[in-house]
Amino acid sequence: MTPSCPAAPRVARVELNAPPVNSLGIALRRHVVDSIRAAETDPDVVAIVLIGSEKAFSAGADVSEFGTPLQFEAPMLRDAIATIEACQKPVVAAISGVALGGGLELALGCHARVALASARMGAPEIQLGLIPGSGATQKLPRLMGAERALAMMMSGQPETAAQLSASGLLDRVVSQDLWDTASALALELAQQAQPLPRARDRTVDVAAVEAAVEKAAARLNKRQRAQPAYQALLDAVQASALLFEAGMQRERELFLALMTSSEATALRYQFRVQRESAKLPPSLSAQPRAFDHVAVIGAGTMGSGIAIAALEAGLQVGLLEQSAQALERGVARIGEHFSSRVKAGKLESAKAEQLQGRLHATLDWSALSAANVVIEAVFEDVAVKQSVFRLIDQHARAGAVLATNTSYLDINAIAAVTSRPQDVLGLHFFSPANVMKLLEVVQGKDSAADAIATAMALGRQLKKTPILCGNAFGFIGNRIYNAYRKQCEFMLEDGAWPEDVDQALTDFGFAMGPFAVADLSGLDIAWRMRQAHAATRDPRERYVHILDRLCEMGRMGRKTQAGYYTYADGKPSPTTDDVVRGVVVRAAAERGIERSPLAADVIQRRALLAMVNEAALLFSEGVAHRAGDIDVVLVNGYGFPSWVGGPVHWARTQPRAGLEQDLDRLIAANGFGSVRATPAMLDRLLA
Ligand code: T1G
Repeated sequence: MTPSCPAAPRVARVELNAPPVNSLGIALRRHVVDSIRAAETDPDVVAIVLIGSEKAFSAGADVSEFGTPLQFEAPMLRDAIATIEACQKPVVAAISGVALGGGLELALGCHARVALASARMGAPEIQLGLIPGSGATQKLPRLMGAERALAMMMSGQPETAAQLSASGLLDRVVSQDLWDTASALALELAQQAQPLPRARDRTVDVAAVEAAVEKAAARLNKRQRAQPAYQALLDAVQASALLFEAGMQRERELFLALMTSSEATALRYQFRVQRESAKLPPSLSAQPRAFDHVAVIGAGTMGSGIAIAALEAGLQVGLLEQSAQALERGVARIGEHFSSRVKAGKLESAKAEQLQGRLHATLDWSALSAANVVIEAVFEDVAVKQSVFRLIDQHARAGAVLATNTSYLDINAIAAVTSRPQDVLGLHFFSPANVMKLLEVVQGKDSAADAIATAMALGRQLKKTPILCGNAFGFIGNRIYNAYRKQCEFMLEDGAWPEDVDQALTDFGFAMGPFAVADLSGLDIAWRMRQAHAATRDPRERYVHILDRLCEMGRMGRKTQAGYYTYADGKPSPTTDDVVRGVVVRAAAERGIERSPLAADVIQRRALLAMVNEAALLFSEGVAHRAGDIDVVLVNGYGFPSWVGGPVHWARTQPRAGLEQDLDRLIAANGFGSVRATPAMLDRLLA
């Protein structure tokens, strides 16, 4: 007999390879199960490493399978995880990029987890109106403790492996050599006595589970209570105190009940339309122009917010002002932002310095020539903006994209004063510009396709949701918001108090009611705009004078401690005072209206119908390219509840005949000048 040389123990490499993000559709689930089984029966293999791509270990369940039979086609994710857990050879997850939702659960099924420090892990299911459905609600409390586990699943936000290194979730966190570390650990486990370690076998601290669930239940806010997934998550984590299989069963039931809920359907729709909105229609497909340097003109609140967003996106930023004082104030505001981030532990001070090192504050117009994108953020007045654009035209380099940050103005009127209208477009940022996700990209009549593509690319780089809009008064968002706000004002004359309207709409899920919003942004802004339009307003139109009267009394909102509400220490009074009520009652009397109280559901429906009507009108005019874009705007910029999907999605859930009837009634009551969207327009919007 010739002595046989034993083969070196081999670690099988099972790759997840379903670009772009290894979502766990049926094909990838089959691949995992088949590869694990093959490795388990391969006599040369002693251990297995499951590894993804640089971008993603796995982004979780394939959302595009939801609602189709494929989602439930075997092997389901649970089966794949059970295959790993039953495997006689150790399976180690090697995590780079993201491990989200079902991707995290796949890793939790492995016997150990190794991650690159930069990898991001989390349970985003709650943002889809769901809870984790393949074991995370049971295993995370066992690994991390219930409190930390709940925090992760309630927020839905990913955390980096570096942040999670001491949480109990990960066995090793490395800055490089992911494969080597994972395969070494797999070999180590193969040499240890069985049974292999598994998250499911860990004991659970029952008292800690109960305490964490109780604490989290007490902290649920109004928006969370409105969405059934939050309570379901608490129930599932509560069930982790049971035997493992019983807890898994409970998780399953809760998950399946949520899957068909209206909230999850709406949130899935938002997931889809948000991603669609990033894509330009074929008529505008063009390569973006290269950009690395943005010049912002105007260092006020808006301009500095835009500058912060651009600095945080790693761009060079020029900041231009007319006076040294205004420039200094802007620079100070930007500095304060970064130092507060550092103080809060959200940014390292070296990084903050590096980012701010790219800020070039100047009073010199010739500095504009360094920028590939110029964003004007001066006073909202067309003549002022035109004079700024004449100067931009003189100083900006050829081919630079020239953007005006405006909420209402006509882009064409601004482009017309330049020698290069093809480079001009609108960028409507929302305040605070470094926080708010929404960005309306406004296409003027001459805007070139590649200028638009550049603006969309810039929006994405700024981590915003850029939405392409046509050049019409108020674009998408403010046009709909105006119709909504106007309807809410009509309701005051008809019989509601401001707090009734605000309460009904926050109960519906809006982040704030329209009158609280008006107080916050300052009534004088709306007042000025109304004065500017007074000359062209038809006297037969229904026009509510309440806001004007309040402004005449010096009640400008929060900044004067009084508007619709009064304010003490920044907190609004729970109800409006007699002064406001007197103004409301007089306004109704002048119009000959006998006020009578409005029920919350009536208020909600009137507000929603006003939005839907305006959405159908603007969609028919081509102001929005897709109906879904309207919902992305309202949810991301105006506090519309994401779990209702948006006004268009809402309208699709309503019986059509009732919708038409109520619209007839609404528009009739609005009176002269109010335009009703035709049934054909609604057909197109709701298709
Ligand atoms: N399923 C299907 N497609 C997905 C996907 C997913 N989970 N995630 C991303 N995509 C597509 C996306 O539509 C886009 O496609 C492309 O990938 C790039 O995405 C059982 C119930 C991973 C951080 O919620 O957070 O697991 O438009 O443009 O900015 O408990 O996508 O190119 O055709 O967003 O680099 C939980 C959601 C599912 C993850 C990448 N998972 N995704 O961001 O690119 S529920 C999520 C993300 C679940 C289990 C359950 C991000 C990303 P296209 P992108 P990105």
